[in-house]
Amino acid sequence: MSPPFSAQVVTLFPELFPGPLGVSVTGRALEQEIWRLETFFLRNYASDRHRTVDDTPAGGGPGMVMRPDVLARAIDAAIAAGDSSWPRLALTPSGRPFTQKDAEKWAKAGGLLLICGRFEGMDQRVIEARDLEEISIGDYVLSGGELPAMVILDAVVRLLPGVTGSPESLDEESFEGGLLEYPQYTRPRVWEGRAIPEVLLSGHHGEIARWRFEERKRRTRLRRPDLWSTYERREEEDGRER
Ligand code: 9D3
Repeated sequence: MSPPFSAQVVTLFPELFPGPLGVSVTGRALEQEIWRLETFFLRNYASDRHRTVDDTPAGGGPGMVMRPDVLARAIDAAIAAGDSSWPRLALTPSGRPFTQKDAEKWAKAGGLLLICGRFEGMDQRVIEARDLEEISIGDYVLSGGELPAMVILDAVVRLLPGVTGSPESLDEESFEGGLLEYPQYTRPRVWEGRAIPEVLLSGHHGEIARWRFEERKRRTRLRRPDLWSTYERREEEDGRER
């Protein structure tokens, strides 16, 4: 048995973990010791009587900033307990967007250190000094980095060997540069007056495949013009044999 994938999380709210990662696919994998989860409570690395973890922003402005010295002690404790080769992520709204490609890469890394931001953010010097990769999960404002850490761990853990009924291929899993999925139906055949599209009940596998392909293109064009542009460009290039 290979050593478990190790997830280390630096947070002000360790009680949030494992949270949703403790059930279903990821929860079973945790029980089976395919991966392990270790939290580092930031307040335990504070040095003063009040266990302060934040301070006012240099140059002024609203809110508070996470102190570099406290963060560094927590990060160093995690590195000492783990492996300095594991990727170190700072979850922040101004990071580079997380993608399925990242999940595929990090699933092969053996472990991951995730540092959850709170308040207005982290002192930039600790990000540089500990070589943290700044990552966001998308363009919306959350209250902190804990939910993003869970999103990333969910995406990574489900790719670990033995976790899910192994996908046909990682390529097939990712719709990057591709198309959205086709719509799904199951019984009953008619529900609230809505019938399953006739073609799906026809048994004509060629026609079914064609219909699904057209639906995938239609959806992608309407919902994801970004993916659609890439798809169209690739199609054109393929037509000219690159
Ligand atoms: C007024 C400037 N705000 C940035 C948009 C300040 C701010 C808001 C929310 C600073 C931190 C946060 C907390 N969010 C995260 O820590 C976070 C996050 C997010 O809010 N959206 C998407 N991905 C992420 S990763 C971490």
